[in-house]
Amino acid sequence: MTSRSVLGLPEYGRCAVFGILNITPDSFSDGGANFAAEDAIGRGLAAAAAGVDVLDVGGESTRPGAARVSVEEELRRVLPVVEALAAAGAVVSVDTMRAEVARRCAAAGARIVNDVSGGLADPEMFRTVADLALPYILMHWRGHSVDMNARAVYRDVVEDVRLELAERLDAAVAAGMAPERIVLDPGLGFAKNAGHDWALLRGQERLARELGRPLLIGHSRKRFLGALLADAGGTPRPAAERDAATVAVAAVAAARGAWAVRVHAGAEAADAVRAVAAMSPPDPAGRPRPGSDGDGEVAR
Ligand code: PMM
Repeated sequence: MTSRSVLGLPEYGRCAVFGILNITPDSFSDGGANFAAEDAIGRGLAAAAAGVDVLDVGGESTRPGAARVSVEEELRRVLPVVEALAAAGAVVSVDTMRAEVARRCAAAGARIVNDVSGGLADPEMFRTVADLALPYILMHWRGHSVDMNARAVYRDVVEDVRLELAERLDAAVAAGMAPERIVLDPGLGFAKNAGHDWALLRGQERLARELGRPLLIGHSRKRFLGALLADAGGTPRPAAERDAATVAVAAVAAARGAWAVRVHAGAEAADAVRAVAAMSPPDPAGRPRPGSDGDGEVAR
């Protein structure tokens, strides 16, 4: 059964929006614009004020080919931002593959752990998150960014990703995590080519139904959108000019029941998911109707 509730988080009554706050000098899509902590905090607060539900703070770039940063550097980047945003009352997620970073950020006020490696990069991750009893985003992953494109080989991408996510979900539960706290993510762009990404988006409802857990979709500004919007000479559309397509995909993913989307253009996606909720039929499972969860009036 498709579920939209995650233990430890509010019932949003619609698709939630994760706003991306990458504190990296080399992130592929925002060019390190958030590198200074103060700037990231300001952007995070503005995103929350614009209706973004969760601020996803990350200190390690995962763009294709990226090298890893040290745990010390990752902590130096993310901790002050997590602390300030949590203190200001925002719901903060930490985007990390490291158990140590997850633990330190939880102590600083993070309420969600977002692990693009699905627990594969750090053998301590599942046990740590089980101890912290925090919601956890478990993404489909086949290896570090430095050589992940070579792993983009599938027999049937939707079925293969479903099986690999189901295995990781079982492993997380075996390590003591409550399944009710786990959100799954097909990992668009991670060991996937554009055809794989589109196939996974088309398979979203099947993945959610067969895996039985809510899905987060992380498509924002990714390469498959750049390729779709390439110019006549075949040059991909630059990352910062992919937001209209990003918001369109977010709206369709929301209409198909995504639990959350993770985007750079948070304010635009926040508006889009509210519009989608307002035009969607009432939920037979009894989710609150749009506008009844503090969103303000539906007809603005
Ligand atoms: N993509 C990126 C980083 N973190 N987290 C989740 N759960 N899902 C994703 O698809 C995802 C992620 C890479 O994109 P970015 O550099 O724009 O943050």
